[in-house]
Order: sequence, then structure tokens, then C-alpha cells
Amino acid sequence: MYSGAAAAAAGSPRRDFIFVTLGPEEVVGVGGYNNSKAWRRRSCWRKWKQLSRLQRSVILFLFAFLAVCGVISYTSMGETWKSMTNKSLDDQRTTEQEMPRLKLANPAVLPAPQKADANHGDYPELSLQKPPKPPHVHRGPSNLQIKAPRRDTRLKTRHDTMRAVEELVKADKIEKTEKSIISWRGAVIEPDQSTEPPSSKITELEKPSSVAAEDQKEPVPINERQLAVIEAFRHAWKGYKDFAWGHDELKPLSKSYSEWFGLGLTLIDALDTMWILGLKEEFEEARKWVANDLVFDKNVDVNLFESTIRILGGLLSTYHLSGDSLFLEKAKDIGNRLMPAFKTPSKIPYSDVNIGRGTAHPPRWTSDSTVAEVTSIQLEFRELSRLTGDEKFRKAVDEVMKHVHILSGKNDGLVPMFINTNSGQFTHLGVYTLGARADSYYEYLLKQWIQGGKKENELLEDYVRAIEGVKKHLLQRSEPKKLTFVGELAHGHFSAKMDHLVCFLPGTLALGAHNGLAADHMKLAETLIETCYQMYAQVETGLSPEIVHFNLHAQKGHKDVEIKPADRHNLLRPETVESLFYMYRFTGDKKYQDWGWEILQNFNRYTRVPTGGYTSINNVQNPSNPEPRDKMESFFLGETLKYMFLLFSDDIDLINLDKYIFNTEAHPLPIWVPA
Ligand code: DMJ
Repeated sequence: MYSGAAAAAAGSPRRDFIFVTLGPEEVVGVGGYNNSKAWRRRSCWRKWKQLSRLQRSVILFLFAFLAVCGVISYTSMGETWKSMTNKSLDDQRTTEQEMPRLKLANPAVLPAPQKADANHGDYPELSLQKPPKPPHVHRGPSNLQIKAPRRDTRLKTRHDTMRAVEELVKADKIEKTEKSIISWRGAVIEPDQSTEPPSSKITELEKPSSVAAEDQKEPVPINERQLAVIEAFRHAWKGYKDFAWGHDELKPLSKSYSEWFGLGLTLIDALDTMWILGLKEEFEEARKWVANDLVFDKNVDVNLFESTIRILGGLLSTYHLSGDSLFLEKAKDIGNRLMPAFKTPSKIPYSDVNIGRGTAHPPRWTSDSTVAEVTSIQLEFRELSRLTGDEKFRKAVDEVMKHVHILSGKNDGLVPMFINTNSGQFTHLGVYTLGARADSYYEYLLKQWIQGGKKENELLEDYVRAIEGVKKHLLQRSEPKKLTFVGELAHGHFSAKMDHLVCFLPGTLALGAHNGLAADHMKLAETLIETCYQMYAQVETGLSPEIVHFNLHAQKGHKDVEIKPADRHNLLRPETVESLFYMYRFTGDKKYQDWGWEILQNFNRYTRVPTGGYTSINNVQNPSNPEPRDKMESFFLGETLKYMFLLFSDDIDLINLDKYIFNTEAHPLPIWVPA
């Protein structure tokens, strides 16, 4: 025997093994034991030959008998084996089908999509048995079928897996959903009276809602009016891309940009619009910017409300529509950075946060915050908690709502416009409006109630009471057309002033009625949307000013709508188009589409800048010179054009209103399905 260890010891290069060489005498012992195959075969044959004929016959008979027995028992065992195998497969399937149910019923700390993406498409759910695919399954309407080449397989796999999960929970859900939805025509409110907070019953923590939005019917083709919206969007996007890429807002006339927070506001606000309009290339390009250039670690002051509704809301809805965890990661980042705003003596958040330094403060001139601002961030933070499993976001914003719920200073449910961050009390008492500084407080009461599965009765109470307050104190009719409008109340005096912002209200009222609130909410919605339309139709350019004053007394030669010089600008706002969308969805009355179409044409006529983009204008009363302002607000892409596109669609599943709730910046977030 020779050991290589010696060579190693002799200084040859280091080896991590020992090799052994055997000498020939050790392979075959001379004259010793021989076990070769040939030798063994020869000796067996010799033994067989030495047997008598009888002995050989008996042995052959025994072999034949054993062979026959073997064949018979193999056939019957086969049957047993087959049925056993099937049973075990069935058992396995049942277990796998139950698995997601158990998993869904048990809120996870981190959502599955994240895990999936962390593994680059290596999903834990892939172990689930995929149910047989029903014929003609589509991934939702064609315009929701953006298939990014790079991520296509990943998204498809996710969609298939999610669909499997969806199928499994569907049966459970249908019954409950049917119970909770009552048509607006029924005046009875029958919310689930459970007092348990929705968070404890959430069953769908782990996934984005993109699959829930899918239906299995033929995609509805895009019509001409929708194509016109796509064209308008592309034109606006061209301006942004050419002159303002990555900046907050386009200045289309000077072909430059303006910064507010320096966070690519227009780009983020427009992400889900591109997804809904089916603008795949634009979406992919914007996504790259978010992936590579969107950085929140910046020494910059942002407004809590604006960055919540536009950035956090935009990222969350894009995450839900696309299933791409990049957007959830970014949403978590900004969500965390906004949290210092809630560190106040009263827990009523400050208006401004430095997202790089983690400090927050009120505006320089006051320690007040705006009521609408502190009560219109809830949909987004609650959803962020649901997705991340981190309750701190939800707790912070729920606390604000609970506080405002019991606060004195309201007038039949109507709230003042300011609240102090030190004392937690309303300030500037006695002024009530549905316009600037209070508007979305009312909107979010209803929408949070819907988001949470219609269980949070305090929200519903506050909403219903406030609408009664509107009816009692703020509704009047104008002359000569007797338009019902929402005015303002200042220290007991009624003012016939109505902001364009108030035009969110018909849509919100219609949404409430659709969700079971009194039928007279829908009646009011119908009269108010007519008024909002007249705020456009009675003006020379066919575009509404920022604020109108209604005539309460008939005067010869006067219309219902009067406009003060300081109020005659138009900022490309969405509220009327938003309400038209809800009204069309819930009534199917084509006049709402026609009104929206008129408005789009007037935007094209008076606000479109030939080199790209649309601009706010200073004077809606001067068609020959509307005085362009050189600014395209991010909400024109985030809201106005999105609602236009949805208004012109006849596909109720294109953002189904029983599945999604729009935040106040038109970013759809999923309605939580009650367990
Ligand atoms: C948007 O930022 C939101 O709709 C907000 O609620 C009100 N102002 C603008 C649009 O007008």
C-alpha cells in the first residue's frame, strides 16, 4: 500500500484527500478465492446437470406455479394500489385547498407579494394546487392587461396563483357580500352591526387586489371617447416627459417645471392612471424612474395631507393594480417618514413633515391644522397597516377620527375648518363649508366606513348627521333656474358662495346611496350634479371657475352663476368629472357622459398647450384669451383624466365600485372584505 500522505509530507502541494493504490496481488489472490461471473455460471450449470430428470421437473413445475400466482396477485394488488394512490392525492388536494383558507384567516405580518418578489418570482404559494382553468379566462379588461415583458411571467404566475386563492375564498364571500349591499333605491340602512374593528377580521392581508378586480367575461372594447382621453393623457404626458421629467409639476408654456416637494409628484400621481388607460410603455418608463430615482431620504418639508393622498395613495393603488411590490416598498418608506407628524400634544397631526430629518411642525404662522387635512389621510394609512401588518399607521389616524367624533363645536354634524394641534380643539368656530379646508372630511367619513366593511358605525353616524346638517343649513336654490347649491354659513349668515371643490359631493352622496343609505341622498346627488354642470355650461369657455356665487333673486339678464374677478381661474380640477363618473355608474344615464364629453372638449379648446401639456387658466370668461397660467397640476393626470376615462367606459368592472374605494386623489384602494 502506498499513501499519498507521504508525498504531502514531502512538501508537495497541499491536498485535501488521501489516495490509496492497491497492488495486483490484492486484486486477485493467486490460487485463492475466485468469484468471477463466468466461473459462477459454469458451476451452476454443472450442478443442474447432475440432478435427476424428476428433480428437474419438480423444480420447473414449482417455478411455473409461482409465476402464475405472481401474475394473479399483481392484478388485484394493482387495483388496491390505484385506489389508495387516488385517495392520497384527494387528501392532498383537500389539504392544499384548505391551506390558503387557513392562511388567509390568519393575518400575516408581511404580505405574500413581498416574499414572492424578494425571491424574484419564487412564490411560496406556487405549491398550491392550481384549479382547472375555466374556459375563456381573461386577466380582466384588455386595458388592464399590461404585460410588461420583463415581469410578464412573474405577474402571470402571481395572477394564476392569486386566482386559485380567490376561487377558494369566493364561495365564502359571495353570501356575505350580497347581504351587505343594498341598492340606493332602498331607503333602509342595514350595516353589519358588529362592533368588532375590521382589522381583527381581515382575511386578505397578503395580496394586492389586482386579482380580485379580475372578472371572467370578455373585455369591453375601448370606445372613441375613451380614445380621446388616452390621446389627451399622452399629450399631457409628452409635455411632462419633455420638460419636467422627475419633477413635481410641468410648466407647459415656459417648457420647464416647478417643485413643491421635489418628489416627482405628477409622475407618481399618474402611475395608476397609466395602468388603467393601458399605457404600458409610459407605465414601464415611469416605473423605472420610481425604482431608480425616487428617493424619500431628502431634507425637504412636505405637506402631510398632500403627500399622503398623492404619493402614498398613488403608490398603494399602483401596487394593488400591478401587483408589483416595488410600489409597496416605496409606500412603506414614505408612510414611515410621515409618522413624525403625529407626535403632537393632542395627537392631531402637524401639517408639515421633514421626511429626511424626521421632524414635523405646523405652518409658521399658527399651530392649527386644517380639519380636512387631518381627517383625509385615513384611507391610505389604514390600508398601509393592513398591507404591512404594522398597526401604528392605523392607530395614529384612527385616533384623530375618534377625537374629532366627540369634539364639540360642530353644527349639526358640520365641522369648522381648523383644529389646534396643542389643545386638540376646533378653532375659528362658526364658519361652515363643504369647500376648501373641510370638503374631504365628509368624503372620508363615508369612504372609511365603506373601506372597513361598513362596520364602523361612528363614521356612518357622523356622515349621516353631516348630510342632515348640509340640508338644514347650506342648501339653497338659485334664480332663475332654481339650481340647488351648497352655500356656506359664517356666524349664522348664509353665503351663496360655492367652491368648485364642493362638486365632489354629488358623487359621494351617490356612493352612499349605492351602499344602502337613504334614497333621498341620491335625489340630492342628482340635483347637485346638475348644478355643478351648470357651473361649466353657464360660463363663456364652458369651464367652471374656482368659485361661483349663485343669484338668490331673479334679476333681468342675470344667470344663476356669478363670478368674481378673483375667482375666475380654472386649475383643471376633477370634482365635477368625478361626480359625473359616479352618477353614470349608478344610473346609466348617458347625459352624464355627454356632459363630461363637453368638458373634455373645452379643456382641449382652452387649456391645451401645443408643445405638450395642459395649463391652468386665469379667466374662464374670456374664450379669446383665457390667460394661461403656465402650470399643469398633478391631479389633472391623477384624477381628471382618470375619471373621464372611467366615465366614458361602459365596463362596470373597470375599477368596480363594490371592490374599490377611491381616495380623494382618485387612487383606488381595495374595500376590505368582511370575514
Ligand atoms: C386634489 O388634490 C384632491 O382632490 C383634493 O381632495 C382636493 N384638491 C385637489 C383637486 O381639486
